[in-house]
Amino acid sequence: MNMTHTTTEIREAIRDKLQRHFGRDSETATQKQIYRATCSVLRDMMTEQWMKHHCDEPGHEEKEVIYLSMEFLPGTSLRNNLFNLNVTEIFRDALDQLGFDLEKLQDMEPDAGLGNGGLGRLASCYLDALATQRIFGHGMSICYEYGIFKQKIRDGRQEELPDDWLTLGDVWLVPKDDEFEEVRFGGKLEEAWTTEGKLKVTHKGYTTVVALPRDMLITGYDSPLLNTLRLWESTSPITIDMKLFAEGKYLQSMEEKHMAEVISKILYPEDAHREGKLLRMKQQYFFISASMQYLVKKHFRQYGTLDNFQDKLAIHINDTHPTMAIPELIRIFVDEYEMDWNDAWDKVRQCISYTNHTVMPEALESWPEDLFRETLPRLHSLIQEINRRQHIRLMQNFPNEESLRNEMAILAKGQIRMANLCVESAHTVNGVSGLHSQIIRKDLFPGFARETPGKFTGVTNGIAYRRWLCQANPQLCDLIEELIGGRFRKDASELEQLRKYEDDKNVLRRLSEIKKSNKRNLASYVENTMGIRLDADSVFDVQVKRLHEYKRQLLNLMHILYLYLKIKENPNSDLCPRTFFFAAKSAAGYHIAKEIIHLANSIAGMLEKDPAVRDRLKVVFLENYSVSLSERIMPAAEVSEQISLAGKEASGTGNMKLMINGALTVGTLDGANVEILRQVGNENMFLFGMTVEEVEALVRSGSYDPWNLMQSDADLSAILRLLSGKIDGVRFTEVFHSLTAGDHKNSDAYFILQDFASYKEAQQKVDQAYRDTLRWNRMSLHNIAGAGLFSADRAVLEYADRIWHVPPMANGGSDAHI
Ligand code: 26Q
Repeated sequence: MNMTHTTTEIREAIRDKLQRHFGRDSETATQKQIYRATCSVLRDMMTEQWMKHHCDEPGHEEKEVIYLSMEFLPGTSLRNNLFNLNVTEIFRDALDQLGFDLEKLQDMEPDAGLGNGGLGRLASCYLDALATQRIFGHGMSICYEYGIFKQKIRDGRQEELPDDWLTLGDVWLVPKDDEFEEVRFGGKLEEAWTTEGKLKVTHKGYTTVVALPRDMLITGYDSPLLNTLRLWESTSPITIDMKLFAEGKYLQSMEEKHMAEVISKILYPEDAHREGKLLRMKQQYFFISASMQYLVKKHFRQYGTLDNFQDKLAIHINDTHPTMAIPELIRIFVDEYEMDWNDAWDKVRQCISYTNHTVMPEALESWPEDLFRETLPRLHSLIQEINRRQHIRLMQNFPNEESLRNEMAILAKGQIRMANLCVESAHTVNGVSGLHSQIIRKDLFPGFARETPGKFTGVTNGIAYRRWLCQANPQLCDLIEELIGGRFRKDASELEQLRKYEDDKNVLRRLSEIKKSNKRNLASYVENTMGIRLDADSVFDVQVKRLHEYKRQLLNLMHILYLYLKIKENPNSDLCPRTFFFAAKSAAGYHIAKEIIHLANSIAGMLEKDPAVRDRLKVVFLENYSVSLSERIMPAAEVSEQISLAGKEASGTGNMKLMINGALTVGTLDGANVEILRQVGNENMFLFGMTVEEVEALVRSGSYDPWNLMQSDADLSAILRLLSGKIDGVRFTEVFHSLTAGDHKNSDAYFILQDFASYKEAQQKVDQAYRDTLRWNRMSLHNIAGAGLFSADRAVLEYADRIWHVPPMANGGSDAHI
């Protein structure tokens, strides 16, 4: 984008903000004040640019995408916005002249952590890509006052602390209080026939919650278009009223106020949980109802009709969490705009698309019908109607297949099954990797796939690679630019040109020097924050992701115990020194996951205390995994652990971030690892473990017996013996039993012991490959060259073309300057 601002202008604008907001000058201002003033100047520039496309209502007539998600994980924004708008150097110089350091300010920014992990980060990556591709696309979610908890490790255990990100993170939010919406909970329905013979439903006795928009502006790289992430904050319409107090109703009104305000208080920190909690239900309806009311109203204001609603909006549902958008739109159309059911239903189907992100049965959402009826009576009656019509159709299509019909039902066993509601109503159902898309068709929704096979599709996930490559790893980015020019910043497929340099020793040497320098940076972060000294010559092996049994952090830990035993047994055994990095948050109530975190820390302690081992084998558990921590880790990684049980990880996106930074994957044929394999070939990664088909066959046979397996394998026996005793003074009975409990058949649910031998072999190959520096760096470069496919730009263009049917901004917007 063309720059029309000068350093002097920016410097003076920052000065001006300091004076007006804080009554300070650059001599007396604190770091926080200068930080706020800087962001505020940038935000003003962004707002000005945003207004060119969004403010002059009735506005543009292009179709827009609305990306509904309970979670977004933007991380930090200052560096990203400066980068996208190409004003980093100008701001750096302006701050320099005022005596401040841009890097320091960037480090102060708290992460906006309004999500748990992959799904939330994907949503943010897609917003970045939408703006970059000049597609009108807005996110909508909740303005959680507290984001994902801050993780502290104390005595090896996870502790959760509140994340009050808004104290400094509010600089990016534009409050739009005049665009509030009212959301209704509870109450009763009254039905009456009108004189025209229509059934009119009236909702009475409800409680109102007010939704206030806080907009975060979203920049794209080298793009004139800014989009918005609209975050709704809940509040009560009740103001404290002394008259009510006198009437003795003060407490009652305070209670209602409290119930309203609690809705946007905190993000649920579970990322695979079915238990239907009332507060979560209220959160979902709160942000969905506010968003849908806003969209319909805005559309009607702009076009004076809803006839073309479905031509102007593509509404995307990020997993089932925003499914209530379906009945809520019908409610608005039918109850507020007096539309016929069939018209309303047709419109909704044409707007709504749905992406599934998980096949884990415990993560498939369902709500107890009673609770739902009581809290959202009108939505409940509309879902009953959708279910009734579905039932009629299923009786026609599958007259003799009762169990299939039951599987597909929306209402069953006193539950509302949100995934079935989604698949029934959406025009497209999407998986996040090739394998996952097949599993969705075959195992999750086979009945629907038989009825309407064309509804099912797949778009492999992508990442905002400019964040993880260009911003987080500037040295690598500079080298790439020197080799193939700067076009890869806009078009990641250009990275393929790096293949030309795979045999260029000079390039490979520089690649490894950059890696070394990034490793040193991470090592000094670890030394400064944890007081642990690392060897930057050891292999940096990384497993960073949510803690889940299916992701099998325990497999990695067991292999570390194996290496430990090997060194103890033979102090001369020839192993490349390795540092194993872990970072992972566990849901607060996920007991065994928390035990695994404790185990990782105890193993770290045990290795550290042993002089024969500590210089050869290290475990570092980095606390508080977050977007900004991952930006530190990815550039320094050499081995990427993607070791989930085949069939369980829908895609993974950390695998892509590590690959584009030159790490080599040790992985199963799961999720997007399959596509990684296709990009780089067998010889450039370390595959191991059962395939999905082998897992299925083993499950079907019912013959898996981990106890037997352990007894017949000397390595496994030794590891498990170690694990059954004390590690660094702590006994991990439950972890041990999860693998080999008395009832053999139910233990080791994720087949860790079954895949162990093959994992060990893959790790031996890693060790061998690392010794051949030239070969390793060639593989690394080959991986970087193949990582372009995993760009979020590519992913959103596929969505735009195949699912949302939206074109990029018509007039490339080249006239717009910032
Ligand atoms: C559900 C009900 C109640 C409370 C919480 C939840 C809940 C919240 C978050 C369920 C699931 C999630 C998040 C899931 C998630 O992050 N899935 C990941 O999505 C990535 C992006 O597609 C994939 O790459 C990962 O494979 C997938 O695990």
